[in-house]
Amino acid sequence: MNISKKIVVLGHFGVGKTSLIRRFVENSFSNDYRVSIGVHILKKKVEVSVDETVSLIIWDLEGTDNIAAIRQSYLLGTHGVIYVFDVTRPITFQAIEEDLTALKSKVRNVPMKVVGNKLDMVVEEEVKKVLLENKISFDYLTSAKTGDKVNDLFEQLAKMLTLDAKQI
Ligand SMILES: Nc1nc2c(ncn2[C@@H]2O[C@H](COP(=O)(O)OP(=O)(O)OP(=O)(O)O)[C@@H](O)[C@H]2O)c(=O)[nH]1
Ligand SMILES: [Mg+2]
Repeated sequence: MNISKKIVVLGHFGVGKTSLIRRFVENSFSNDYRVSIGVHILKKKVEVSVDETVSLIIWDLEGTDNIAAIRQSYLLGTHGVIYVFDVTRPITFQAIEEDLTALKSKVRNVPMKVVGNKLDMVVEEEVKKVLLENKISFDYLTSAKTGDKVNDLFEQLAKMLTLDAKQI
């Protein structure tokens, strides 16, 4: 069985959305920052079991400080969402609860992964402490630079999406 699933990757400016996708799709990374404008769509096949693959259609959205204002057309028909923040810049996760609430009202009932990126720039234990103190829950801490947890993130989401497909 080969199915296609749309995933939208979003979050504030410069948190590493494009870099995470590039790491996953091309296994590459660049220190250069090129601001994304609009949306860029990439595709990657993921093997979820021996005889099963999922084609992930990954929508790389431009950054925004106003999650509530994201165009509905970008979110339409999405099967999964990856919300990225930057562990080195508290401004990108201070209002995470409001952001996720706004997001959940725009895309209902789809799996969502919350990801703190740029883990290579910090001490993991210290960041975990700060996040815990601020009651911020996350699914993964990643580094697009080193590749830490990047495949796990996308592959786990892909698996969740195939399970969803079977239950329908
Ligand atoms: N050290 C480090 N730098 C990173 C990481 N991920 C991204 N960067 C850097 O952060 C900057 C922004 O990365 P992008 O991937 O363009 O961020 P983005 O979220 O797509 O940015 P917008 O599309 O403009 O919102 C670039 O200079 C990247 O090289 C990471 O995991 N570690
Ligand atoms: Mg980008």
